[in-house]
Amino acid sequence: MKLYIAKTSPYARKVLALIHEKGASVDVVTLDPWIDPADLQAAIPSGKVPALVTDEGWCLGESWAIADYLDATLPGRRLLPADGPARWRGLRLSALAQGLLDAAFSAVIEGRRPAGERSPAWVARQKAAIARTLPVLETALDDLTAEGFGLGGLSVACALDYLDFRHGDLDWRAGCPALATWFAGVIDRPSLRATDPR
Ligand SMILES: N[C@@H](CCC(=O)N[C@@H](CS)C(=O)NCC(=O)O)C(=O)O
Repeated sequence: MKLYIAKTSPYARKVLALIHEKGASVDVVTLDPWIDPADLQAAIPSGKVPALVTDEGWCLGESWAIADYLDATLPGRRLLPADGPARWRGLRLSALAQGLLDAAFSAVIEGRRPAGERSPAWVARQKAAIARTLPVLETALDDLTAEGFGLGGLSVACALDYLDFRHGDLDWRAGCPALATWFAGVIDRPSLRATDPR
């Protein structure tokens, strides 16, 4: 099994933190997807990380799908139950976190375009999505706590830490005191410290 990652990819971080939480290990290849590495593009047509080549030789993309696959196939505690209401709660949190991360990441990438190609309207649209998602997470504290730091909580923590890393001016804690307290209680977990991109 081979996992392609980039050092600062928040999507790859989710997968790495999940592997760490399970106490498992996977062969990792670190590269920069933005310089079009031939081996990555041969493995996965999107050319994005994370990407997993399984022992059977097929390739899986998308952080949430890779996390689900590794959770089910690696030894260690399950972070997303195989079925039932707890799975749907975990998936809901994971999807909320993915939406938050997509918006935050897209705004960052837009800011890296050449000056004349940047769209302030696009960045504003992503920031509006962030602003809509945070209060929803603030009201999801019961689910986050009940989950016991499963894939949902792990994904939310990685997305919030990405806000701190790349959107430090956002002050997301101001409107989300309960979420901020929850985050402060999980961010020092070894899995998150070991995968901190800074
Ligand atoms: N939806 C994907 C997003 C993955 C993604 O956008 N990865 C970025 C790095 S953080 C990438 O590889 N970008 C290269 C490109 O877009 O060409 C996931 O959840 O894994």
